[in-house]
Amino acid sequence: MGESRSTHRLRIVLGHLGRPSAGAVVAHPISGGLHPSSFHPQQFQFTKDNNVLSLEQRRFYEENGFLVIKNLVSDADIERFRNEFEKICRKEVKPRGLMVMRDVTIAKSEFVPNERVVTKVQDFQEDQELFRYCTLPQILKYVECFTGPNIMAMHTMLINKPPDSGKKTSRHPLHQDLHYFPFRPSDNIVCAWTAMEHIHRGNGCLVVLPGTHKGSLKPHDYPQWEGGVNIMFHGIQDYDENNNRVHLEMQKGDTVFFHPLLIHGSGRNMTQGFRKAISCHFAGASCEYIDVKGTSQENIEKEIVDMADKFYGAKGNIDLKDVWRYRARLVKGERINL
Ligand SMILES: O=C(O)CCC(=O)C(=O)O
Repeated sequence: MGESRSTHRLRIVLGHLGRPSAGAVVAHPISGGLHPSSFHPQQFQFTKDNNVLSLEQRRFYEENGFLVIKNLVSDADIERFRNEFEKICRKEVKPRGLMVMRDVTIAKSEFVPNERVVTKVQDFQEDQELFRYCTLPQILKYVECFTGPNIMAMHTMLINKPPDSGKKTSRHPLHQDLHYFPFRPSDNIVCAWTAMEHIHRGNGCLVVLPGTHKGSLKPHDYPQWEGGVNIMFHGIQDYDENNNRVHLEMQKGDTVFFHPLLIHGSGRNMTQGFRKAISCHFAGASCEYIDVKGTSQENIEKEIVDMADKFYGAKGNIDLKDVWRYRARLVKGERINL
């Protein structure tokens, strides 16, 4: 596919900037309260017929909106991602387009180039070493169950949740990732999120509200937290407080795949370590961009475009789709719409 004029414009702007047995496949071992009801294959809405997932795994995802595959990414790969992240923090490598974020409580402190001040790097599509994560065959094998065979990597992050300063800013409020995405259909989008170490309630594991992927996209905004909120950490103001919550405690290499409407967040990191996870949002290449004007996503559109303007020095010349087209990379099959 040729690139659009707007993507071309953005490229020009950017051109100036510099435990179980390995591979074991199991659904998340949670039983209480998560009962897959009986589906017939023809009723499946959120998973594709490609013989990768067992019937039990498909039912679990259909019902709950997430699926954990244990021990999917090797220690050796995780070590490589960790090393590259540390190099980025030390400014030894500066991948084009990469955004480096800091916690709101340390953002204004004196700059020290090490991993203790970086809470997240995102948009690492130009960093060969980190982007390998999005091309790992064992990840794509599962991604295809949700996106279909033509796969785009849309959004990449390595999250380095810092020890909480006491202000509870290391929490990530409950949200739906679709709030950030101007493309549809949502059922052809999936997040892969891999624990880079043992992640548990003490260091701020993911918390998910099973079944919420069957609902609609809710309005999001910054929560009114006393200690402040990190940039772009929008949350849902009105979710069902009575909805079951599941804390996803995961071992190093375990990977959760989840639907973009699934309500999720993560807790405080109460340890002294920096809790690491690497993730990518994938979408079927036949998804299409939508206009979010007049919808609940308008607030995030403005924030992303303003930030891109500042970051890329684009002087108001780009829109939300440009930003996404610039980030998006084909990882399997054919690039169709995105
Ligand atoms: O890793 C985390 O703490 C949560 C990440 C997350 O939910 C997100 O970035 O959308």
